[in-house]
Amino acid sequence: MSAVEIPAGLKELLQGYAVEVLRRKPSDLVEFAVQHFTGILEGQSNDQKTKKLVGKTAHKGVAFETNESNKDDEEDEEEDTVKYTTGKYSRRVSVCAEPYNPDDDEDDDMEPRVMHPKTDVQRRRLQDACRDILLFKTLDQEQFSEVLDAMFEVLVKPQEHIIDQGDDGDNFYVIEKGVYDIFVQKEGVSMCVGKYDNKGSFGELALMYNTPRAATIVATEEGALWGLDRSTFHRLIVKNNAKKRRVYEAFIESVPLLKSLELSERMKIVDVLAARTFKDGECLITQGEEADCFYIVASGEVKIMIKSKTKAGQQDNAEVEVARCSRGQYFGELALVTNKPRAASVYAAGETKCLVIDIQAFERLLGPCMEIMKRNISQYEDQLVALFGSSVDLKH
Ligand code: 1OR
Ligand code: 1OR
Repeated sequence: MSAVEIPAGLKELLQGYAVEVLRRKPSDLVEFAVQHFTGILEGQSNDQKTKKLVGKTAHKGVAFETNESNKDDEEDEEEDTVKYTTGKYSRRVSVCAEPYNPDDDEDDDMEPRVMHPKTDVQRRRLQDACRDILLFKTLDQEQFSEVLDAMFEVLVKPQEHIIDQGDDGDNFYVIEKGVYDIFVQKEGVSMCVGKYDNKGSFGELALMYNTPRAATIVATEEGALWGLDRSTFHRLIVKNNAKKRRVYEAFIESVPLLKSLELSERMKIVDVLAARTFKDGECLITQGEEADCFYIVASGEVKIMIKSKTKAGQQDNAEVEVARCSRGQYFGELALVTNKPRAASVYAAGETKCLVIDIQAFERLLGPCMEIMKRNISQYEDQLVALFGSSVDLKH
């Protein structure tokens, strides 16, 4: 007969329970056992969480202060209040107690959930600001509401640096209000390469790829942002990206425009794109409007319509269909390349799914495809001349 090995700690655990039973004389031994062992489990989990937060603090330069006054409270609440201060912004955060698995330190799912309480008005403003954020489009409702819970308001002053190139990434930001210049340093010279005008988001790259900040972002006027901490971003957005890659990898490989890119560059496009579905007749782009994104048709078809001038030069309001784009084809590049308003309107012809990329990602990632796009733009110019008889230069 082989000896049965007694797991370490079992004796003490049972002895502790027995002593408590003798001391408190409960009427229901099973129910008392549940309470007793749950108490021990919670005690362990809180200890681990505190260790973990302090560990992260040292790692990322974020100083956490646990609220010691609650420590001995028998009626331990669902939430432990934790205050933390980052280098730039000080906030109060409440962190929900969640099971912690000490064997799985790297697993973001075990991170405590970050909650920043908001008024109804703040939450509505936040929801408006986040409505068109492409990175949030792949989240389901529960994940999206977790993101909203975790976001915190940041009010900024003119000339304030929100992000400095080369720093470690702490937060992702969604713009509620304000104009923000983008500076990139090349060979020691800082150049303004673009701006965000009262919409959009930034700060995702350092968090997605664990790289230093790739640009400096400076507020040009008073503004308001919503920040999302690195760990919530990682848990909800970065993890979704793995799924997105599986879903879109094969399709993106098949898009003719993107053939000249490296595989890793195509995957970066997948990381930042959002899929959007449009109903028959729905307008995706309106001629004359300012442009902020680029589209690739994933399924279905779109109609390109132009409101043109007549040969005599007066405005003719009737729209003429000039082209169609189907699976694998792109549109919406012209205004981004020329920095002009949209040259045509675009409507879904039947239910259509498009992959959408914002202007900054377009400029950052599609540079190598620029020659192909410019060549195709020259073809639009030829068509325009054939249709309307005037000489045009869409590129300038
Ligand atoms: P981040 O975490 O690296 C800086 O912090 C942020 O600036 C970055 O994430 C992007 O969200 C944003 N190149 C790199 N980052 C950019 C760029 C950009 N534009 C915005 N960001 N380029 C300009 C494209 C208009 C390419 C410059 C060569
Ligand atoms: P955008 O950003 O100007 C409308 O938004 C998009 O329609 C445009 O980019 C192109 O991607 C797409 N002329 C202008 N825009 C066109 C055309 C076009 N075709 C597709 N788009 N022509 C048709 C050429 C076959 C010339 C019109 C006479």
